[in-house]
Amino acid sequence: MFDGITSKFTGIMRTLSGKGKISEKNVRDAVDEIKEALLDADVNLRVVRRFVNSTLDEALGEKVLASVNPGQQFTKIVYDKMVELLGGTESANLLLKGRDTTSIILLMGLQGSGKTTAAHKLAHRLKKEGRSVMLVADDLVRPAAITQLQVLGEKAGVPVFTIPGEKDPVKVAEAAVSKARHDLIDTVIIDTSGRMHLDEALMNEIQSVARAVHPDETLFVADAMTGQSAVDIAKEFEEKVGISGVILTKFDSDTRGGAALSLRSVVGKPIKFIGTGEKMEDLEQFHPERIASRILGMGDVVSLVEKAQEQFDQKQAEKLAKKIEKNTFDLQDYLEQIENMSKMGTADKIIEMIPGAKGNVSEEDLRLDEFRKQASIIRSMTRFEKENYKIIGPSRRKRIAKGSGTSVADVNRLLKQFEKSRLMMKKVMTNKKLQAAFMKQFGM
Ligand SMILES: Nc1nc2c(ncn2[C@@H]2O[C@H](COP(=O)(O)OP(=O)(O)O)[C@@H](O)[C@H]2O)c(=O)[nH]1
Ligand SMILES: [Mg+2]
Repeated sequence: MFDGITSKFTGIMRTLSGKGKISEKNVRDAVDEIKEALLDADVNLRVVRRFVNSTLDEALGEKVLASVNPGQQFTKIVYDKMVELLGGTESANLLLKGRDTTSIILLMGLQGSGKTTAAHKLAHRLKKEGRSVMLVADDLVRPAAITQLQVLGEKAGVPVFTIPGEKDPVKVAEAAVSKARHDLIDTVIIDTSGRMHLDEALMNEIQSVARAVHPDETLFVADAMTGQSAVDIAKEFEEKVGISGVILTKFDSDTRGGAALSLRSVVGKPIKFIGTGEKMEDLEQFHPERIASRILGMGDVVSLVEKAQEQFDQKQAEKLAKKIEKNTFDLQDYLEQIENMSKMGTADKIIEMIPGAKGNVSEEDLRLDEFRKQASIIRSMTRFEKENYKIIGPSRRKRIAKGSGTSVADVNRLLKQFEKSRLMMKKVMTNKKLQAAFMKQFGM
C-alpha cells in the first residue's frame, strides 16, 4: 500500500530539504508534484484539490519562506495536512457500552469486502480485551456463509449464533440480541450479507436490521483494493443507513491507497480499523499520524515498537532482566530473542515501519537471514554448550557448523555477536538511567 505515493513524496521532500532557501516557485512546483502523486494514487479529485489548496496557502505564508529551515517547515505542513486528511490526531475508538449491558456492532459492505473476516478479527480482538463476544451469522444469501463464520468463530473461541433455515435477517438479528442479553454477553457482532453491486434490496435489508437492533457501531467494511468505488459506496451506505466508522480491509495489498486517503474526507466518518492480512490477528487500530508518517516515508516507529512489545510478554521480560542482572543470559535466551524478532513479521512489513527505510533498506540489510542462520547454529548446540558458551572450542565449532549447514566462520561470528550483546545488556543493567528506560519500554 502507498508504495508509489511514498516514493514520490520522499523525492519531493528530499529536493526541498536540500535547499537552504526556497522560493515561491519551489513551493508551487513541489505542491504541483504532490498533486500529481495524489492523483496517481487514485485519490478523489475533490479531496486532492482541497489538500493542495490548503497546503499551498499555508506554505506560501511567510512562515515557510522566511524560516531557518524551510524544507523542514514545508514537510511539517504536508505532514499536518496529511494527518488532518486521515482524520486528525485522535484515533477513533469503538464506542461500546460498559460490560454490564450488551453492545451491538453491525458490519456492512459489498460482497468480498472482508466483512466476515473483519467480524472474526474484531471478535478475537474484543475477546482479548476481556469482553464476551457473540458472532451472528446474518448473511443468509450465500449458502456457505454460515459455515464460514462458524469455522472462524471456533478459531476465535467465540459462539456463533444461527437459526438454521431462517431466511429473514431481521428475525435472526433480533433473536441473537435477545439471546446475548439473556446469556449476559456484552458484545454482539452481526455479519451481514453483501451483493456484488449496490442495490435497493441490500440497502433495505441492512436498514431493517439496523432499525430492529439499534447498533452501537455500524461499521462499513471497505476493500482498499476497490479504490474510488469504495468511496462512492461508503457514501451511499452513510446516506441510506448511516455509518459510525469504517474498517478498511486489505491494507496489506499492493494498491495505490486512493481509497484510504479519500474515505475519511468524503464520507466524514472515521476509519477505525485496518485489515492487514487474512489472519485473525491482522486487524490494527487506525492511527492517522502513523499512517501519515508512513506515507511520507518517515516510517511508523510506534507500530513497530508495539509489535515488538506484543511479541515480548511481560513475564519473559522479567525473566530476561533477572538473567542479565545475574549475568546468566545464555545462548538459549539469545535464541528466544531471535525467535521473538522473527515473529514480528516479514521483512517487507518491518521495512515499511522503519523511518526512511523504504527504498533504502533491502530485506538483506535487515539481516533476517542472518538471524535465521544464527538460530539454526544455536539449535545445533548441546544444552551444555548453550549454557556455557565459553567451552565452545575449535572442534565443537566445527561440529556445530556441520550440524547447522553453516561454516566455522559463521559460528565464530555468532559467538562474537552473542558476546557483544551480553556486554551491551550488562551495560544497560548497570546504568540506572538506561535500566529505567529499558523497564519502561517493556512496561515493567
Ligand atoms: N490480504 C487480505 N485479505 C483479506 C483481508 N480481509 C479479508 N480478506 C480476504 O478477502 C476475501 C473475502 O473476505 P470475506 O470476509 O469473506 O468477505 P465478505 O464477503 O465481505 O464477508 C477472503 O479471501 C479474505 O481472506 C485483509 O485485510 N487482507
Ligand atoms: Mg461474508
